[in-house]
Amino acid sequence: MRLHPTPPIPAGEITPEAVYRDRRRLLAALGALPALGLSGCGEAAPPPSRVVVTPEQARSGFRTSEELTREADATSYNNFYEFGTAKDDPATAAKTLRTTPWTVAVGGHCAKPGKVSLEDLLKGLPPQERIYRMRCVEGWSMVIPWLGVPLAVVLKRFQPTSKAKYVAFTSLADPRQMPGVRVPTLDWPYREGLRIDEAMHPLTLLATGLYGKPLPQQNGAPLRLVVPWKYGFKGIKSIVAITFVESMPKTAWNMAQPSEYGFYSNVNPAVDHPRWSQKTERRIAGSASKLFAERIPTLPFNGYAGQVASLYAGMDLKKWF
Ligand SMILES: Nc1nc2c(c(=O)[nH]1)N[C@H]1C(S)=C(S)[C@@H](COP(=O)(O)O)O[C@H]1N2
Ligand SMILES: [Mo]
Repeated sequence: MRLHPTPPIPAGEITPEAVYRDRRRLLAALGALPALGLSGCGEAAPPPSRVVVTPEQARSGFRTSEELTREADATSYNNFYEFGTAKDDPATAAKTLRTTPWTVAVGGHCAKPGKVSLEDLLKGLPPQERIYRMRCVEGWSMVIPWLGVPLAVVLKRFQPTSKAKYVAFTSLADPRQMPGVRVPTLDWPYREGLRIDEAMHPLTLLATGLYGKPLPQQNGAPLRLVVPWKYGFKGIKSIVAITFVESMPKTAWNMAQPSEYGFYSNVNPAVDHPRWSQKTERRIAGSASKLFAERIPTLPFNGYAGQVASLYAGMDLKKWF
């Protein structure tokens, strides 16, 4: 199994990697390892809830009056492993990523599959601004003004069929442009997925910009997913394929560490990451930047429970983490 690089969590918050690895080895020797395999993959999930989210409910999540993260922080403190694993790697290494022309292949269980240019994909859809709280699984959070279009509006153009139970997303993986892809930190290409009702939820955004400008490469230009009630790694960057599928798709972090990263990845302070607590977060906003930010409590569904909790009615969120 591939071990992912130790995330830059302040010392004292996490079990040191070596200790963790030893514990895994010990558990494996004792034959207890399968018990850690809490992965949501490979098992059928309960059916999506039929509870309807009203437009008013959804709209209440479109803005927040919380202090914004500075643009300079949002565009220089990034996770984009295709360009390296350090937070400041993408801002420099991704500058050369070519984002025009850009094509997205949309296929799978839909009546109108096709390979379309980014312009055609978004034709007639003016970008909307959404100010969302973003929570990274590593324990930091930001408040970002995104520009984008609801994913649902784009997906409906391809007429998904009743077999489309999930949507799978794939990032570009071009070793000529992305130095990180030459290193097996993850099983490339980066992959993500959503259940169809999550994909169709009005909060789910296909982002094309931030702070009123086009997306910089390091933030996932020209097209990335934003799902504000889930951990940041669900927000797959530089998307080249969207596929309607019948069973739960593979996702990059779940493949790398199934005991640590489940398919759902809903922000949940009641479910600790195996190596650290998820009860609080460092809010990087205003003048509080990076490691020196204030620690605040993490809210269920990242504060979007009013909009999305009904999607998971009846599901054990400790099992489906
Ligand atoms: N293709 C790809 N998408 C990705 C990642 C990545 O490494 N590769 N990192 C994820 C993680 S862990 C986070 S927290 C967010 C960070 O997005 P930001 O840099 O715009 O804040 O992107 C997500 N999307
Ligand atoms: Mo993240």
